[in-house]
Amino acid sequence: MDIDTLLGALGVALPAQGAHMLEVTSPIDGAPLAKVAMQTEADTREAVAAAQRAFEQWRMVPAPKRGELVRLFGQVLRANKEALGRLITLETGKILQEGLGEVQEMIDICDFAVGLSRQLYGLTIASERPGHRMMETWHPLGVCGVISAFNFPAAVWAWNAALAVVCGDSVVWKPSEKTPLTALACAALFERACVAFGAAPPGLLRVLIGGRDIAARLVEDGRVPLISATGSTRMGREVAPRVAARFGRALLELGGNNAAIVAPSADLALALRAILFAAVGTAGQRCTTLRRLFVQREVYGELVPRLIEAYGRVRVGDPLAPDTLVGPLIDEPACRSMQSALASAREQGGTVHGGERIAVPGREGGWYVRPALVEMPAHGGIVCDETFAPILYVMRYDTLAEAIAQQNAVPQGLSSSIFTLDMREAETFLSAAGSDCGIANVNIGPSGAEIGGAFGGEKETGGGRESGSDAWKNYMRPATNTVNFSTDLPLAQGVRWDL
Ligand code: UN1
Repeated sequence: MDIDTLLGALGVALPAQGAHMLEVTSPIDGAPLAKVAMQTEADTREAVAAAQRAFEQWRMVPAPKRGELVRLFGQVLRANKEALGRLITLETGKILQEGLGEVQEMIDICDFAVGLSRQLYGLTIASERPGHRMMETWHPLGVCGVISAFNFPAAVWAWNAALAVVCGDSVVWKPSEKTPLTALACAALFERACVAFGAAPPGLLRVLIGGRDIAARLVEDGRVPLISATGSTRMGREVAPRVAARFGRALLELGGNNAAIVAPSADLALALRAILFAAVGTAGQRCTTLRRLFVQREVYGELVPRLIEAYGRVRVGDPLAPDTLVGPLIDEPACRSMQSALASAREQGGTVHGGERIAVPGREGGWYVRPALVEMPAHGGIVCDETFAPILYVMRYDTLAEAIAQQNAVPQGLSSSIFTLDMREAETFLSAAGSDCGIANVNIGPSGAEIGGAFGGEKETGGGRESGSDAWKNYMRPATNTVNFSTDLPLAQGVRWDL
């Protein structure tokens, strides 16, 4: 299916020309895919105004009814999974399996949000005063600004949008400039669900295609109580203070520098498979990608040569080809930053296996690389930086305490894993004195989380929690209510104040 047919099937209508057009190319071969119109700062203000009007209506629609819209959106996604998954592959270069997986992740969060639409539970609270009742009620928050990255161009928006919509909010979405087509397709599919629903206010979802100027206007807009931003720590450092300066809420999913520990008792065959998927899957361009591996000295000699051998066999190539496991990097700068990280690793005494650019016949315009495994003499230096590419730094350790300390000794705190069959080690890793990350796993890799759990991490990862668990509370405001059903007026804390 060519791109025009695909976009047509997804309901995306692109203007033939406009004042400011953005050319979208595919990382698969560098070829142009389409041109999309870019929005202006004035468009941003208008979109927020429309979203605010939509919010004022939407907040009064009962939550289970709002869930109905999200249920319909999930149905539309199911019917268009193949097409949207393919578009994601064309625009990001992730393999088709992962493009489809991303759409499944959207469907999953819709299902989760539908259930949640009947479970936006508040509290009843015992009052200290006779004839009084206290409660906590969760109300819709307002316009949610969503800023998303190229690597999960649809799912991360869906985590936010599905929850925001059942919570009674409207959404203004600024996707990555590298993946505007996926965003426009998501918006068109959402619009289909709105039509089927019948009574969704216009402006419930607005998409803004543009650059940092647009994002900056959204971030600074006092009518947007929540900014949910996914991207680099550098981006988060710009967003967070601006949102804080106007007392908005920021929900941040920033960098990760995720580690795994392989203990002596580990099931090495299982660990090998898990490590490979986590380190090279999505060409190392997940925020949860495995980037650091700590292998206990006793099993290093058995595991690491097998890993190096497996790295050599990973099929890199066209992400649409059914047997490909690793597609291209997103663009040339990504390839350059990978090469410069590898050069630094060599300078720091690392032994690099793989990492070179690969020529894929017929796909010369794409930036394909052999994933790199780098044996490092010690933890530190370049290993502590997140390079958004398939580089796995491997180090030896002696004691679990040392491995945990090193895994925690980076600025980021997103995801982590331990491979062990020793219950004491596993529980230590999961304990308060163990991994300092938002996600800590046992005998699976750090990437590929399900939507049911809260997703996010600590330190420079930004502290936000999205998706499952009680992440919905980010999209609502709690109100504490005290009701006096007595004829008296007792004051709290027993204060006497009589006229
Ligand atoms: C991201 O890379 O921004 O856990 C999100 C995972 C996916 C989401 C990744 N479910 O790897």
